[in-house]
Amino acid sequence: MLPFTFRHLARRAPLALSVRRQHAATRTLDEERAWTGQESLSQDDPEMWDLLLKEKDRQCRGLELIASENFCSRAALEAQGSCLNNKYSEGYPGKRYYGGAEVVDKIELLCQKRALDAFDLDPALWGVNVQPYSGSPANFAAYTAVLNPHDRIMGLDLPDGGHLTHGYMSDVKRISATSIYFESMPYKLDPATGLIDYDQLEMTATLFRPKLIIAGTSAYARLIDYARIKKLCTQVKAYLLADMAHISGLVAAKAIPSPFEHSDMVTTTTHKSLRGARAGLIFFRKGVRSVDKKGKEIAYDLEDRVNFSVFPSLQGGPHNHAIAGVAVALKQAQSPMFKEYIGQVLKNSKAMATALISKGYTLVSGGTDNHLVLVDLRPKGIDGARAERVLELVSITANKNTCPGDRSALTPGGLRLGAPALTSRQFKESDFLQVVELMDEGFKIAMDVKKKTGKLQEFKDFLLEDPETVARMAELRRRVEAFARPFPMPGFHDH
Ligand code: DSN
Repeated sequence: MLPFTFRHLARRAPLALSVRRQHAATRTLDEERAWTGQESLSQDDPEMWDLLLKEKDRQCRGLELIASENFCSRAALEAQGSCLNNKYSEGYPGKRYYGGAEVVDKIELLCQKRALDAFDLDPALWGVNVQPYSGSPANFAAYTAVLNPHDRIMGLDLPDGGHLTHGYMSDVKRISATSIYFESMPYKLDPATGLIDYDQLEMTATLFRPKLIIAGTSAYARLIDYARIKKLCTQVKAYLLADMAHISGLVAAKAIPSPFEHSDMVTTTTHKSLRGARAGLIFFRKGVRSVDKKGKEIAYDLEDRVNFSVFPSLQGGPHNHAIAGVAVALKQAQSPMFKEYIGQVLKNSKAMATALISKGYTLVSGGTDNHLVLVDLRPKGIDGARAERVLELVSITANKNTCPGDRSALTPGGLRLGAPALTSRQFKESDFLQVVELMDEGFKIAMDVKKKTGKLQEFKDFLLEDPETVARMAELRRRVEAFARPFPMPGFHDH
């Protein structure tokens, strides 16, 4: 005999069919498709479709130099834009608060395995939570896992290349929740070298005695000395959290030193140099943390703390579609092709740095060891905001950034330029030389207009109103777009 539910359904099925036939008779085919949710985006919402096509076109005809951006693969985007969007699964694999999670359990476990494999981590010594929605929530969850309100943290200051979530507060206001809920003390760059001032960090940490030190950057072109920060953490009994969001692709490809050897926790986004769907990850150590004076081993307790912090403390249902997109990218990140890609990112970044220096530009720290360069435009008499705006109008996208000593975040002296996105479009070193030529022309427009204008708004208005400048920019933009468009673009061909 059929179970009750099956009998119940079997009895109702003919009725459901006849209801559908009845409705279909009164609806057009398009209405019927829309009603059943099977209409394509272009048919269902032409206004949104048009905007999507415009954004795709912008990405294809422009030169994307924002250091944190990349072009995700079609495969990862397909996973992200899938039926996985529909599933709630609060909890963790095997321990969910919703039924129907047998497939998403497998997806989450696969993503965890690939995350550990991509960074060569032994599952006996490391675990990973793949549920954070992105980098900022991942960081806050990692902090919440090990800190109580008002515990002390130290991170690289935002104006010196740190990230907002590393504890940023201004002179007058606590800005990031990290500084609202925890007591934050920044460390800085040495303004003379543009490198992290480790001596100052050690001196301040010895006095401040933080419970957590963050080793991570958002606009820093050099490598981090994790061993030195770990030594300090051991001395002051602090956790070391490495935020490798910008460089996780470089770490996965083993192109730069890994933070894992020295860290207690490692956080990352998945869509920057790692080139995946947008999300965040928290890696945490397992096994022995320390041995006490009597020789007794003290185990890490981070697994439960991190998992509890992500859910239920801070997040609800995991974004299963994002987790699947990340898993696809983590498989790609283990391929020889990805290693080759990252090798090219580093060559392109160096080529860009060398070309800028040869044109007389100043780079913070004098060069690069990673995927980005930070140009200090102050010696050229302009700032990052003016340069960013001119470049934007000629289809080159970059972002203004503070340099050591800058006071204003709105008109900072620097411009941050990254190689990952254009390298995904198969740009080589010679192409980056061309990119620098085009950028240099943009900077010269900014310098000329700066001499004729006052405040930033006047500068911006002049760019749009002065006929000679408008024509000069239109001509440069035409050349930028003619150069950029033929390069291949990952993802879907039309959107
Ligand atoms: N917004 C990212 C960046 O540009 O570095 C970090 O979250």
